[in-house]
Amino acid sequence: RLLEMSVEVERKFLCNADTLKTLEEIGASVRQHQFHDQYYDSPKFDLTLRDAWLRKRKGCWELKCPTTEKTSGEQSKAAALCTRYKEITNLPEIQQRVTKIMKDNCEDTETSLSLEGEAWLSKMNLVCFAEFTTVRRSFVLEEEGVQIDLDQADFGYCVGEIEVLVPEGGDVQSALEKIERTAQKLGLSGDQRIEGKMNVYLKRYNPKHYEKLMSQHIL
Ligand code: V4E
Repeated sequence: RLLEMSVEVERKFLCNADTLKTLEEIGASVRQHQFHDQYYDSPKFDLTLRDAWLRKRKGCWELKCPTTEKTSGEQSKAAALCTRYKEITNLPEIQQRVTKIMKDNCEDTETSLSLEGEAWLSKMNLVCFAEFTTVRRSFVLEEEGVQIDLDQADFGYCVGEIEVLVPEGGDVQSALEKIERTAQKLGLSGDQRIEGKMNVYLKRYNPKHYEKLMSQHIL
């Protein structure tokens, strides 16, 4: 159960030809793969307005939720540039959490976890609101546990990510430091948060959903 829940600490960055060159010089391209993501929410955006992101990738369900823990470096620049999300991959646990969020918003949602196949989606009134394919090149550096991904989404957006997976209750502060050191090695400048794929996707294809999330400071 513990292995199924970890915290993903991540910093996104703008990727250009120089970044790729630097990466090739200092790291090793481990692999390139492709995946198709389908994101689900209710028509009233109950999940995403709570910053909860339910998706299916390569046949597996994942739920990303905000973490509650605070670290001492909370105010640091490094922390401000990073996002932290709990990643849940156990389906019954995902269904429980989704049910809870929906219940908080609507009294008459019934918990029913013994549904066949994907019937739970319609039972919980969940529909696909975004789907896209990503080609991802992943690099690992000597620094233990740091992965760098260069993502090219099929709707024409490229973004880089430096990420560290921390087991629940693990050391988030040292993950932030690893990410900061990696950003320096890559020569990343600037102190602005870079838009993720979902930002760009929603802005373009579902501006109402995008505006709603922006107005609630979710994106
Ligand atoms: C958490 C989140 C979303 C879900 C997708 O997360 P993300 O890490 O951006 O996607 P991806 O494909 O890289 O997933 P991975 O393979 O690393 O698991 S969509 C929007 N959010 C919230 C969010 C935010 N508010 N700000 C930033 C910079 N990123 C994400």
